[in-house]
Amino acid sequence: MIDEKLLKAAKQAVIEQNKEKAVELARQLLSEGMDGMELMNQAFIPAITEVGDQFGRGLLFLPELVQSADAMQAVTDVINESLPAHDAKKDTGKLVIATVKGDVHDIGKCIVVSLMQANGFTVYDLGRDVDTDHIVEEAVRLDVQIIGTSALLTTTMARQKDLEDALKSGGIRDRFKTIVGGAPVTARWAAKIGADAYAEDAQEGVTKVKELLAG
Ligand code: B12
Repeated sequence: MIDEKLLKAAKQAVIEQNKEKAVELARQLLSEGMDGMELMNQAFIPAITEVGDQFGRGLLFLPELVQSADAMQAVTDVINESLPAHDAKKDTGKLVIATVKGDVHDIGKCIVVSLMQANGFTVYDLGRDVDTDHIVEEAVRLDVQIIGTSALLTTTMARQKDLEDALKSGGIRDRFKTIVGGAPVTARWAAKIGADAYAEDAQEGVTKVKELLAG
């Protein structure tokens, strides 16, 4: 039985920018047997989303957003450590993943990377604020099947289209499958720019990557 009170307190700790408390509660819930992704989805993602909403409505300001993001990053690290390590025997595919140029949001991308690794994929995490050209170069050099990009700003979503264009103009579009994600990104956007897949969250990302590799 998961302690609902603890779960609520964990969510509240991120909202209240209390990193130590958030980490402590995350550890406690994990040690009580809660699944890491469940904890993420039930407490911490709703917490940071609420913070983002309040920021968007001018109810709190950048320093507070930064503090909450710091707490979120810390609990993400704790949860990522709890996920099973990469299983080479299950190795089923190779991906590069990056947050696009001009965008420093990487909490979601790091969750995606961890869950992909836990599912046996080899993931090369290129980091955040990554040039389109660098993403293409690394995809070629590392000979991956899939390129995943994350964009959290409406302005940086355009870099996902740049990637499609760069692959086409390089004559290598057919060599890779592409998957896009990030809060403002939609299936419609993916279709519009010609990406091969869209995923709303990390779990769906794993499913989509499996489909892309199979097809
Ligand atoms: C945390 C945060 C920050 C942190 C980021 C810290 C970090 N290391 O990531 C900091 C404080 C640095 C920050 C900065 C800024 N931010 Co900010 N931020 C957020 C916030 C609150 C949460 C984002 C987050 O981590 N969510 C939790 C994760 C788990 O969710 P996620 O990223 O969506 O990822 C999930 C899925 O989308 C999916 N996914 C994501 N990527 C990928 C990739 C693939 C391949 C796949 C398959 C799936 C996938 O899976 C993930 C896990 O389930 C959002 C609000 C929001 N609701 O998104 C605003 C938000 C994105 N930020 C915003 C803004 C405006 C900014 C700033 C411009 C503020 C400023 N004035 O400086 C700067 C931009 C800096 C820059 N150039 O990038 C706006 C964007 C508005 C817009 N229309 O574009 C938002 C929406 C807040 C708001 N309501 O106004 N921010």
